[in-house]
Amino acid sequence: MKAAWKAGGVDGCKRLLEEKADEWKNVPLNVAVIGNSGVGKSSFINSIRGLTADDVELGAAAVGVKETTLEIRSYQHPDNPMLKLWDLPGLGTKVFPKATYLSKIVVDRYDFFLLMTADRFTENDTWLGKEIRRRNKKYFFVRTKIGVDISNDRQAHRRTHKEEALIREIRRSTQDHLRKDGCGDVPVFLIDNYELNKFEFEKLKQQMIQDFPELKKTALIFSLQSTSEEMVRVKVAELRSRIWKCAALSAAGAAVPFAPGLSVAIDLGIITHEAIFYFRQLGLDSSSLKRCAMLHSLDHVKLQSIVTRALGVRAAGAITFETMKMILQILLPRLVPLAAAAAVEEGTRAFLPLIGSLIAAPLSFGGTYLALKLILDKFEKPALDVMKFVADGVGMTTEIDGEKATSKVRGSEVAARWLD
Ligand SMILES: Nc1nc2c(ncn2[C@@H]2O[C@H](COP(=O)(O)OP(=O)(O)OP(=O)(O)O)[C@@H](O)[C@H]2O)c(=O)[nH]1
Ligand SMILES: [Mg+2]
Repeated sequence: MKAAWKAGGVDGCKRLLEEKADEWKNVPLNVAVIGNSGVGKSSFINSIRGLTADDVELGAAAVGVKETTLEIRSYQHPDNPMLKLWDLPGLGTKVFPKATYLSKIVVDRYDFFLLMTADRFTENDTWLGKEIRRRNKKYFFVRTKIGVDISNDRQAHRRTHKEEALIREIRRSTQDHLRKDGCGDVPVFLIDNYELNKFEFEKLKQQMIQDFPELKKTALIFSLQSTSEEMVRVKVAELRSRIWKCAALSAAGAAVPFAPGLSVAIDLGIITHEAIFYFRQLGLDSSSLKRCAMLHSLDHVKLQSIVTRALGVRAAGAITFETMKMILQILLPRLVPLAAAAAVEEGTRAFLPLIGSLIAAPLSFGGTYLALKLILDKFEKPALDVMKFVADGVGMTTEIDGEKATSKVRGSEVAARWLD
């Protein structure tokens, strides 16, 4: 994104985003098979590929009674090569303790999870479920080794053993646990990796194929959201790096008092020109918002109100030098005392000397620098809010100032158009 911005500015970034939207047609869905060590993650991947652990020459995953998978590897789902199953090391071993597990497996790179357990529900299972949900990702809960449970129960209760009743009981207790953890709606599959025609192995295999388009859409939406937000951040970083240059220019220019009560001078001419540039670059001006609304079938008035609310000033209509000057004359006196107060309260060392020296020495350079920094900070928030709203409009709802905002078009429709 940074390279696209450097090479082609806004248009470069737009082209990259469009390419990314197309790329999704060829991007696989990354499914992580995750869970405690020894629950049968590698066995499941072999079984789904129609292999046994002995089919080493065909690339079967290693299976064993001790901690086995130490390297992360991916395998294709046999019915859909775009569905990539990642065999992960087990959680909670010496090499993969809980504290470093998620970072070691780079958890954020997966789109969907099969959370596997065997025997009893453990603390680790609950923790993993919460971590996945916290990332707004979906998962299926898979209980393996059901055949073992049945044979154990048959031996323990020789006279009263009933297979169906036992399966019902396992399902009920699993769902109870999930409900208690606040995830009652997670689909549960009871399987045995060595008895594929019994229990729900086949159902799980098919369900993944059936849900594939929906899961991929969700993954697409999240990717779109982060890419667009990333675009704003890259732009802000790039604009930030111009501030020193503009401030240096202003040192020679005509200075006016910064804000009432502060003996700091700024060059309002330079600042206004630069603020218009920030405003347009971050897509906050009316025509950018209209274009964005049209592109995503959203209500442009809603986008405008997001900007107005975040700025605390109405900035609709064409942005001329005069209108921006008026906006800045309202904004700056509000921003400077806030920044000064925050610096004093938090004892922000980096900021204090700057504020201090500005108050002490009414130099146009320092005043312009600070003003541009505050303006850019102030413009960044609405730009990010708009991007979030757009991404949410493509699939979710978002809260803006406590108000639930919904878009006209459901995300699945837009994503489906891309995925067609
Ligand atoms: N009976 C039965 N045994 C299973 C099942 N799944 C796995 N096993 C056995 O459980 C043991 C562990 O299986 P793996 O597939 O290596 O487990 P894993 O989760 O990949 O383990 P790590 O790689 O160490 O995390 C092996 O002895 C498998 O044969 C199952 O569904 N039924
Ligand atoms: Mg394994």
